[in-house]
Amino acid sequence: MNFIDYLQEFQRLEQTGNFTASKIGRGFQAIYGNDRQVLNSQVHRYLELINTYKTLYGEEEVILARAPGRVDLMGSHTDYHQGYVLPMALDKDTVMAAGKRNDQKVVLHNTGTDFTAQEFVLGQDIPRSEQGCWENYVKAAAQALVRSYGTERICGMNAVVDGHSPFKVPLAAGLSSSSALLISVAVALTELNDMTMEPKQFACFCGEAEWYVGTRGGFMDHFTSILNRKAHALFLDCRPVNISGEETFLTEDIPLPEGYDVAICNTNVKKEKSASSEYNTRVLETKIGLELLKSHFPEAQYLRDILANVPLQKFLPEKASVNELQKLLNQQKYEELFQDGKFSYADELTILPRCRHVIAENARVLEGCELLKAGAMNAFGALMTESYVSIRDDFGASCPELDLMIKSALRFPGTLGARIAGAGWGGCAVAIVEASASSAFQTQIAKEYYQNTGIHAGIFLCQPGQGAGVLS
Ligand code: NG1
Repeated sequence: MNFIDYLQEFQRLEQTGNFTASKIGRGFQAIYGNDRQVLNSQVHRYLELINTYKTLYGEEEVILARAPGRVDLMGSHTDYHQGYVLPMALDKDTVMAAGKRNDQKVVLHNTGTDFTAQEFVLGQDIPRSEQGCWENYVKAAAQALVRSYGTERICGMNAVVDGHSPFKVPLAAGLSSSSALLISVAVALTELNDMTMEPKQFACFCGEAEWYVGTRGGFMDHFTSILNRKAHALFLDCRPVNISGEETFLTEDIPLPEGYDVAICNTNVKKEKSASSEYNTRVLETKIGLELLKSHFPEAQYLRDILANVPLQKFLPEKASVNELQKLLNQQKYEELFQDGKFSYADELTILPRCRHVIAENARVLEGCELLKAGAMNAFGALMTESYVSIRDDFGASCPELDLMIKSALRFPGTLGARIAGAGWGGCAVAIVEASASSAFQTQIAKEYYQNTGIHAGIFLCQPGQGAGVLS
């Protein structure tokens, strides 16, 4: 029996009242759990997607590929300093139905209303659409595969992406919906073309593929979406290591104790990450801090190499103007760091607090992993809140709406801790809440947030989801 038969069997049993969970593919339950209502909704979602595919393309042969979004429980702005992160995959995912074509065209539909149908031809240099267009993430995966395996090795595909809430990864909220789309495409194309990659290699591959869209992000999102195990968070050391001649990254699955929900609280204040000059300014400020520290710690390559007990105030200015920094840095470094000419001499950059955040956050990730393993959830929650204060005060990456949301969340009796998810300046907060109080949390926080801001929050509860793959 193939996967689609399983789905149909499930629906038939559901209708006749003879439901037995064991009749559903084990793979499906490994992803979506055993809750009958959840399974029923997911089966419905998949069957509808398959029907849409058949209506659009009229073919029988179809595969299903999925990839979850992610949220970071700890480890903000540590990845680009080769530090540590502790994210988890969401139980919301991007799902696509896809079928192989005989030519090299890729034809795309999306059931979400904001996404127009697209098509393009596979090649070594696939022209990029305008910035922000959804098909760029599809093109990104396709071009990377063509460049690695050769144009002749890869056939085109017909595909339809499920864009329905509440299952899909919320968009533009710092939950990696774009990476999830790219990964699901890469999963579909590799499956349709009989290719395999080892999961960590695949995560690095997808991370690099995303550079096509014009951002130069790290691999955290891709590792989480691909490697995460249900009911676990994923510890990732962002310093590459060489194992048997291949560059890779060390990871560890960290179980999340039962009895708690992860509440994702979307402020609905959108941040345009690719255009975010704040993000780039933080990268610059911390790189400057590192350069200044290097004269005292010559072996340090990234802020990750500076230990949390180093008295930073001895070595770093709190703030410095670009003019002052030119005197403090050697000329070549200065020119390298300021080459894009964005700042003028009088502009002031913040140095010490930015570095203090990154260094302390690295230590918090390591401590957080130990606390989770020990089941010390209250202490883990307190550490999340400490991380929030550091992101807000030292890193300057909050915004009034995030502060209001987190303040309400922390006042709520069942909350263990809360912090900003992703880069900051909008998007989502993430809180750990006792499961018995989590529905009340949703209602209460949404109400208070609306009273304070006039904006409707998007609050949902989730559990760590299972990494990307084909359903078969
Ligand atoms: P978000 O805002 O979740 O996309 C961004 C970066 C991460 C990391 C975080 C801050 C990209 C694609 N993502 O995440 O790599 O630096 O900010 O921890 O640039």
